[in-house]
Amino acid sequence: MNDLLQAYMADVPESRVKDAMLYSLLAGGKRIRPNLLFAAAEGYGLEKAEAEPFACAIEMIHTYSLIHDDLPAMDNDDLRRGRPTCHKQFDEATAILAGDGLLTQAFAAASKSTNADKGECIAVLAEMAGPAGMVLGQCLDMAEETGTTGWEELKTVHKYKTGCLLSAPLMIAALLAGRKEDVQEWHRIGDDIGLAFQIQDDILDQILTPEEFGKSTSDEDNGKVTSISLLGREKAEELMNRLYAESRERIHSFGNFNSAPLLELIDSIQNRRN
Ligand code: GRG
Repeated sequence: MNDLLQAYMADVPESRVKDAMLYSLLAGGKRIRPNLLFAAAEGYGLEKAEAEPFACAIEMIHTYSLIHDDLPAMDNDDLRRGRPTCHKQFDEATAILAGDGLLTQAFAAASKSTNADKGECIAVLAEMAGPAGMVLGQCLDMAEETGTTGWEELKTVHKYKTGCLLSAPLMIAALLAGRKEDVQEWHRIGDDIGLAFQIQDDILDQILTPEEFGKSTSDEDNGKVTSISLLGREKAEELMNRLYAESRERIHSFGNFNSAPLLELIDSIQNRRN
């Protein structure tokens, strides 16, 4: 994935902001979102190359969101993907620009697609990442931090903040394959995987050290409301397992779709330790 991402960064002129973009983009990460796109595209019988512009675009958007989320004005974290966060390694202004650069470069990458329906794919990407999607989730999350939050409100935060960027690759795979009728079901599946993923993050935050997790683990210390503080560990874990199981069943029931690569990926996500 690093070679591919570098290829989609090749036309960016050398600068401190490019160094910061590459620092965060190539730091690793689980590459879950591009892998969701590759697995769903394979399920539809598409060539991997058809999915590449959007796989890179989604990973760039995800990386920008992590850089901005770690800034002092947001979560103020020091560790990400096992390394100092972008603003710690560079400086705050450069980290803001690196996020801005990755967000815009993502759309440059997506525009390289030759698929007939790339316009609709780009619209989905903008909706899922922007102020009707992930950015809205971040905004709701910041507002919740100042007030009391219940489980329904927290689920809404996760739907937008986490679910949207996990739905986007699945929805885009359907569009690339000319299967518009599948898009809304993929959106719902992405939301459920997002909620399960977030509950899993809450559990890992509690049981792993920052070094093992590769990022700051701070929910409890920061007094953050989480699925565990609201539901209790046992119920949260039960819900996570149910959401993953139901998502598997729904993926399995798509017609004319080879679910095996995606189901394998979901198993590896459910078994992750970081
Ligand atoms: C700043 C607009 C804006 C949005 C920030 C991504 C995000 C939204 C916040 C980061 C904090 C957080 C808990 C987000 C929920 C999504 C999530 C668990 C992100 C981490 O994704 P992973 O585990 O990260 O896939 P890697 O590093 O493996 O790619």
